[in-house]
Amino acid sequence: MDHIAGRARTSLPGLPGILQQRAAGPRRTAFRFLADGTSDEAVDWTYHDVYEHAGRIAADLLERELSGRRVVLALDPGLHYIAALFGIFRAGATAVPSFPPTGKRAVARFASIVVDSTPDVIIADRRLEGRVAQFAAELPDTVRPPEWLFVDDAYFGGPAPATAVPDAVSDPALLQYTSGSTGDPKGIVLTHENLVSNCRALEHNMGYEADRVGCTWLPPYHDMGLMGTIMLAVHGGWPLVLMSPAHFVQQPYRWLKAITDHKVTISVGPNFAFDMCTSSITDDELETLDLGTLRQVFCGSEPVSRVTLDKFRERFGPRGYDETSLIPCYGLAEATLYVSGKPTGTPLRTERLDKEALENGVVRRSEGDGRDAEPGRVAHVVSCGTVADGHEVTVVDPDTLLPVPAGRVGEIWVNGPNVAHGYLGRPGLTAATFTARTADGGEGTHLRTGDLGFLLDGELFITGRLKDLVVIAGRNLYPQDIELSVRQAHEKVRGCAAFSVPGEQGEELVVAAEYRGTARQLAAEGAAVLDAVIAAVTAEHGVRPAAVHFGPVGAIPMTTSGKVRRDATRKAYVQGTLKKLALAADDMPQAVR
Ligand code: 649
Repeated sequence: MDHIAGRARTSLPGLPGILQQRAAGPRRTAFRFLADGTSDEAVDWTYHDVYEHAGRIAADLLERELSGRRVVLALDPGLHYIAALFGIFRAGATAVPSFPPTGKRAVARFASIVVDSTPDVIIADRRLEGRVAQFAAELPDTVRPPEWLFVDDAYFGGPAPATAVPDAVSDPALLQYTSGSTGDPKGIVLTHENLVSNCRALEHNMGYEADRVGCTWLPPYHDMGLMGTIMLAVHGGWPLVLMSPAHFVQQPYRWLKAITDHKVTISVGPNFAFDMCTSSITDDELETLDLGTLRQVFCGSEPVSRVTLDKFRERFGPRGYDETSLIPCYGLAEATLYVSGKPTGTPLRTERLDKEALENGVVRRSEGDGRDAEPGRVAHVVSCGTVADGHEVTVVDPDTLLPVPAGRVGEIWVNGPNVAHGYLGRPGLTAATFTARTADGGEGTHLRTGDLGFLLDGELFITGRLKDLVVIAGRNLYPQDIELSVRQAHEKVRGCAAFSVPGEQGEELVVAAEYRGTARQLAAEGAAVLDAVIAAVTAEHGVRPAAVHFGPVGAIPMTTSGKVRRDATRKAYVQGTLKKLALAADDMPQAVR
């Protein structure tokens, strides 16, 4: 950690100190965990409980002299996870948030995190004790096997010896793995200063509210669940209702019911969560909901779709949901979390832009009132609000590295105290990503986000990702727009990825789609689905897909936070390993491969 040694210490307390202060105050609920996803099995912990339980972990780690070392958190989402996190902080160690290594995919990803982060200890649930030998056998010989610390209710019930609370805010606190590929794990080094700065930037956006209550089902091993909800709640001193991501995914209704039951004022979810609620909540369930207490609902982590928000408002407006509370926001783990968001209390802003101009990197408002405009001519881009307090966004041409003029699309570069210190053990990549400089000799260094967007009237709009851009015949197509058209083209299409492959006449567009049905059903109605997909893409984007690949649900590789992995999909497609629904050769028309 040479690159951060010697930085000036600030006088701000870090999160361990803030938790200690709250624990010393009156006994108030810090976390309410809905163990079965409903209010029937709610377990409350006060700040004092969290502090005491964290002390137990800290004592164990200190006994092993793990201050300054790395500790992997492999617990299920829940209260123990939070106790262990603050325990690691209290021991002065660096937390590596992860998940239990159960299931083939999770084991592979977990192993890659362990290999890259070389922890001394892994904290896991005692129920995993019997399975650890098997996991250890999967690690390469070059890795020193970490020790395991198994915990359960009885463990936390034991005495917690008093240990000091560290206050070195410029020390590394956390190693955040991005949810990218398993083969290339990148651990982002975050200091306690980063964590506190992120909370302060978000609080600046949120303002103060006396009766704030939060609710989250987001995974605690991702930036949005960890830095965005758990840490923010401790920093701000308001209670947080939690449930596991699995309970939400099984039944999205549980999220909105928890908001109703606990009079929640602030919550958060990626765009897909809003879609899941709209499409899965029944009329009977709807009757039981009251969303009138919500004053802030953050929506970020993937493109925010105007269509999704409209449908959500139509369905839940009658149950008290007020769209003014919706906060489209943008961020990334390399900037701890938060980069921009709609200022609290302001209306949602969507720009209707000329799509063709946008494909050429030019921001131009679309003519007409929109009702009669052809679908393919207009891009509806939702504003992700103003840039976080104390931060700066520069939009840069990724080729010339010059800031773009106003009204142009470019790569989003960020600078400010939320920006992390780099990737563990990757000096080259760290320098290229975290200390970029513009070619005009402009001051300071920036984080290159790899995201494309533009600034308009001081607001940030995200249009796509640099490396996912599909460039066909000189046009820049945004894959997420094409994917939206594909998903809306036919009800049987679920996940989908759009990318390009080299063809005889340059790059060609390929659409890979998950079909909700059997191979036999696809054989029967495939031509209709295919026609619908091709017609939608051609009409809305002016490009005819050269191939449409149909696979079963689950065929398209996703990150653990639910983002489409276009590059991995493209690779699998090219190598012929992308799962497909088996079809007799003459069942389907030519364009289907
Ligand atoms: C993005 C995280 C943005 C992410 C969230 C503020 C209870 C309830 C609520 C609460 C507190 C308690 O995806 C998060 C800010 C939450 C406040 C909650 O308050 N990180 S990532 O590293 O996994 O991925 C980053 C990438 O995701 C894409 C970009 O490609 C980015 O590089 N992304 C977006 N793409 C399009 N539009 C957006 N708005 C995007 N945001 C992230």
